[in-house]
Amino acid sequence: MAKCSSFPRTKLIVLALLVGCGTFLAGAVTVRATTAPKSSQSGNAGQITGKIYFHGDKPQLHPIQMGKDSVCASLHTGPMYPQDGQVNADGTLPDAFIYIKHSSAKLPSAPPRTPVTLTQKGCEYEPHVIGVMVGQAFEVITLDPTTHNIHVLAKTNREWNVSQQPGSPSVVRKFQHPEVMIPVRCNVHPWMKSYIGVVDNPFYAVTGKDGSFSLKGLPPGDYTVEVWTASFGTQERHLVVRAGETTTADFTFENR
Ligand SMILES: [Cu+2]
Repeated sequence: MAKCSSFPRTKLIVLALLVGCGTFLAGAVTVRATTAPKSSQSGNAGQITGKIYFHGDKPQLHPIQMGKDSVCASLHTGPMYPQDGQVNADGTLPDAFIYIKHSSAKLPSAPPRTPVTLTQKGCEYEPHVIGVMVGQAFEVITLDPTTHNIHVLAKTNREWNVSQQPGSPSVVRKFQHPEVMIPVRCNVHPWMKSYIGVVDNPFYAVTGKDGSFSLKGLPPGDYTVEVWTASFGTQERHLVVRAGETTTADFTFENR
């Protein structure tokens, strides 16, 4: 639920049950119309919605060799595949990070009081891609019966690297500067990969199993939206948000 951190937890749970937590910030109902009724927006706010598509041959992903740590291998009954390079069954992309790169409007910058949480489970990171605001608590927890190493390879922010043993308390840090994206690696398990998008406003999203996203509650203005993917590059686009309207923006990526 960390990706939806700006929303009340109870609402998030309901939304997640209804539609799956695949689109954020505001919960996930994909609006395909180019203009939404004004009554659906609060005040003058508009929104940007869309889908992230993949075109071409899907990457061939090979099973992860978890045998380096027999504990990790024992946590799975079937083959595990890398999270980078995944394409959804419907041809959309999961784990794309969508955020506002530039805006003519002044956007809120106060971080939520609730942390976002990165979980180590089954010797993988969950979620694979996570967003957090500057100054918001970023929490890393482990549910695994083996030792992990959390190596946050920041460049604009300070790099850090800590080990976490089974049952250890969570590690909580904050980021001081926007940075998209910060890779996270485990020095014990080389297949473990996650990415942190640190942003200075709450309008970001991570796609799920239907590739859709929604940035709601945007002040009217000119925006530059960037879509980041781990395997297929990034794209950015200039978009205009008008009061009470929905701007639709789909993006298509190809295998590089
Ligand atoms: Cu690990």
